[in-house]
Amino acid sequence: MAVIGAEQVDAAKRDGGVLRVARGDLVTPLARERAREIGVRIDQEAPVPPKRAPQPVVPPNTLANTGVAKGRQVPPRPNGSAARAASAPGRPAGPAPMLTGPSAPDAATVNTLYRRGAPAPALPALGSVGARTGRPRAAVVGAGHVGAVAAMRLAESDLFDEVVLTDIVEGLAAGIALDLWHGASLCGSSTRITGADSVDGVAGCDYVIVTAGRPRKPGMSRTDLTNVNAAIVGSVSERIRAVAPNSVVVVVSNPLEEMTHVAQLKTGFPPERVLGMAGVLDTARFASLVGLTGKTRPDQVVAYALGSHGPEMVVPLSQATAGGRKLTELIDRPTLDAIVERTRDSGAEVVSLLKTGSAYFSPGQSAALMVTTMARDDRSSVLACAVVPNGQYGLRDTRVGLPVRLGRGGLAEIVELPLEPAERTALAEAAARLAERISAVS
Ligand code: NAI
Ligand code: 2OP
Repeated sequence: MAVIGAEQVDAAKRDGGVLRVARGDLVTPLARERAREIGVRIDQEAPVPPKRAPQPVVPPNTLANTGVAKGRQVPPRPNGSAARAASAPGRPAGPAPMLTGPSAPDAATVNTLYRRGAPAPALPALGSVGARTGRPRAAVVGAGHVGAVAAMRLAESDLFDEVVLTDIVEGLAAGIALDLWHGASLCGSSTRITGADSVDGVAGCDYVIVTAGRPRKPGMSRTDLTNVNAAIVGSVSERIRAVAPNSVVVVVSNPLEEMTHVAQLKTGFPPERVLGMAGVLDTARFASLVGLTGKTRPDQVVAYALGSHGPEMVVPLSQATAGGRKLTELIDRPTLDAIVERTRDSGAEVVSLLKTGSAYFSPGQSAALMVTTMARDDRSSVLACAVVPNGQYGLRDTRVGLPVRLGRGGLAEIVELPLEPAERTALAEAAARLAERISAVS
C-alpha cells in the first residue's frame, strides 16, 4: 500500500489535474484537502470487496480514535455501535459511517482507517508542527493591524510550516503570535506561529510581507507618509536582503508604489521578487461595491483595479464581468463610474470612520492572498499587483498596478488584457505619474 501525500497532488496538478491512485493505496486527508483546493481530481481504482475474517474494533477511548492530535483536528472517527457496524467487515451494512460529503474517504480508505494497528494517516507526525515539513515559511514584518490579519490568514491556510511575525515594539509580535497560535485547533491549522522583536526573525523565510510603517490618519494622503515610511521600509529591506536573500517580498506599507520601489532598491532583489499589494485590495473593494447594487454577488465579479493605489487607479470596465456577463450590460454606466470613484476613495472612507488608523481586515486578507497564491503556485488566478513592466502595455521604467500571474518564485507573467484605447491611455498616465513619484524617493 502506498501513501499518497500532498506532494503527489501538486505533481498531478502540473501533469494535467488528475491523480490516478491504485486500488488499496491510501490518499491522506491533507492530500484530499489539497486536491480540493487546487482542483485536482482523484481517480482511485474501485476496491475489491473484502473477504476477511472479522477483525477486532479499535477501542473507543484510544488516542487514535479521538481524531485529535497535536493541534491538528481531523474528522472524528465513528465510535459506538453504528461505527462498529459500519467498520466490521462481513457484517451487513448498518448506518452509514459519520464521514460523508466531499472530504469523506472512499470505501478502501475507510477500511484502512478502522483496522486495528493501521497507520494513522489523518494525523501529521507528532512533532511535525513547525519542523520543516517541506512546506514554505512565511513572515510578516510589522505586527500591527494589517500584519496581524495577514498572519492570521496565512496560518489559517495551513500551507506553511511556520509564520513568523516581527515588530520593533517589544513583545508585540510574540503576543500576537501566541494569541494566533492558541487558535490553531479552531481553524484546523498545524502552521506554527512565532513572534520576534527583530526583523532578523524572518531569516530563511520564503515569503515576507512588509507592513512596517505608519498608517494614515484623517486628512493625511498616502504620500504624506513617504519620508517616514521610506526610512522604515528601507532598513527592514536591508535586513531581509541579509537574512532571507531568496525570499519574495510583498510590500503593503504606504505610499505603496514608492515603498515597493524602496524595498526593491534596498533588497537588490530582481523585480519578480518584489511585489506591491494594492490592486488585490482595490479590486476586492470594487467587487464588494458592485455587490451592493444587488445585481450580483461580490465573488462573481471579475475585474482588475490597475494603475496606482491612489488617484490614478484605473478599473478597465471593458474587462469587468460578473457571472460571465459584462458588467456594463448588468449595470448602467453612471452607476459603474460612481462605483469606481468610491473604490478609489475607499481607503479614505475607512480612515475617516476609524479616525485612529486605516483599513486592515481586507488589506491583511489581500496581502495573504498574494502569498498563498504563490505558495500554491496557482497560476490560474490573475491578480492586480504593483510590478515593474518590461514593455507590456507599452510601459517601462516605472512600477504600476498590472494584471499578473504569480508563481512559487514571485511574478510569473504580466497578463496583457485587450484594453480599450481610453483605458490604455489612463494606464499609461498612471504609470507616468508613478515614475515621477518613484524617482523622487530614489
Ligand atoms: P499599524 O501602525 O497598526 O502597524 C504598523 C506596525 O509596524 C506597528 O506595529 C509598528 O510598531 C511596526 N513597525 C514600525 N517600524 C518597524 C520596523 N522597523 N520593524 C518592524 N516593525 C515596525 O499600521 P497598519 O494599519 O498595520 O498599516 C501598516 C502600513 O500598511 C501603513 O503604512 C498603511 O498605510 C499601509 N496600508 C497599505 C494598504 C495597501 O493597500 N497597500 C492598505 C492598508 C494599510
Ligand atoms: C487603504 O487603502 C490606507 O492604503 C490604505 O485602506
